[in-house]
Amino acid sequence: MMFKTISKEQIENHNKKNINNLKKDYEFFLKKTKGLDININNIKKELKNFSIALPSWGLGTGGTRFGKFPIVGEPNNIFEKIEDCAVINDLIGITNSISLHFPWDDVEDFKELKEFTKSYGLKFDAVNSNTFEDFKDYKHSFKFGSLTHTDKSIRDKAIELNIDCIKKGEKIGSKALTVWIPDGTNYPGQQDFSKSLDRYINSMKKIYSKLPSSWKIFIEHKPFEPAFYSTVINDWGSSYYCAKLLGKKAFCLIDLGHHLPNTNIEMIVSRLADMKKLGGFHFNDSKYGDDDLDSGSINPFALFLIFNELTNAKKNKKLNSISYMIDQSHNITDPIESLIMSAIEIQRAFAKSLLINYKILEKFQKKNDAIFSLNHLKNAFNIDVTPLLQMIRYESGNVINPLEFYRNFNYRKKKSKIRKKKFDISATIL
Ligand code: PSV
Ligand code: MN
Repeated sequence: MMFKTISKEQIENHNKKNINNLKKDYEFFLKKTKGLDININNIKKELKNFSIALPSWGLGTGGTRFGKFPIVGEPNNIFEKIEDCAVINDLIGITNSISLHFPWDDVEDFKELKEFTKSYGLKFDAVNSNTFEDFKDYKHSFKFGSLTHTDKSIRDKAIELNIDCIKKGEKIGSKALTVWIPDGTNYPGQQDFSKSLDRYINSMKKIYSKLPSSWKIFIEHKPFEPAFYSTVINDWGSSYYCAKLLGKKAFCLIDLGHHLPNTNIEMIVSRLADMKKLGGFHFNDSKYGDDDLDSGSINPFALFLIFNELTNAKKNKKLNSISYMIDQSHNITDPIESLIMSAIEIQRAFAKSLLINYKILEKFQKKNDAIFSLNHLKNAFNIDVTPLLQMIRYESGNVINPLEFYRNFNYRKKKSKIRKKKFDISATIL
């Protein structure tokens, strides 16, 4: 672990103040879980190996089409965003990688970026391509689509941008490309559904052919927005179909917000795991649609049910290695606080799923005992794993109470003295 912004001593001082309480809470947690027939050391090991990538685009304050409210000390570029990621990881220890988005995160010198990131003990996860905006130097517009556009020269531009992402990713040690396209329509009849899917597959084949052998490509589906009548890769079925056609390096990525309300996402997880095509996640939460709310803030039980499927699939040896990433927009909070809380909520859901005894659950399922099956899941879900997560942080040299530490650390205030101000008015500090 490398501590650059927060010193080891500061962490130790915080932990000294909190360890006695934690020991009591942890004892209680052990007592509560005694009868569960679980191996706590194995669970700790699994949790210590678990990591979630931070989205570079989630580090600045987000906004909606109605506006944006900046905070002081916000990062202005990818280097400053990486400093912020390091603060998060120093505190919680489960977010040692960053997912970049191009061309948003373009730099002149990728070697410098890689070294800089490494010096903070961080690395890069999947890179993401942006074909949902036009940039100044573009001669072609993505207004009516990118990889599926009717005009070949525009498709070629989108293909080129994705291949460019792979090249940049290679320079920084990334091993995957996530492709999400905004392509779709706003009017019935605007596009031939079948032909646009064909165009997508042909474009993706060209990108796939440039994928290094150790790389994966993730297909991210989304049923609406910015296209509101239809999208080309609208659901997991289309995503699976394309991943299957492309080949063994292609997988499906589930962004939790990319489903119609009340979709049973955990079931999609199970299906894709069975089909060996589950590649990764973009975690967030939502109430209505793709709201990009903080992970676990709306429906922690649904998040737990997703991890229940993952843990069960892993036990049954049906799971490939999965890329866990966060993709959410922090419009009214300090993104660092949101990301700390979100990563812990994801880890919490995972930890609770590790408390499920699948042999017992199976017995209830075989007897068609609906209530005791649910009760078994609920028992795991209702156990407070906070002391377990705190103990893991403590043992790994991270912080027992990260949000409290961060508030007292006055990071934004410190940074506001060094970082260029983006706005003069209405910039707040929490
Ligand atoms: C699209 O809504 C998305 O979920 C994709 O992952 C994009 O890369 C990201 O959000 C951009 O904000
Ligand atoms: Mn996403």
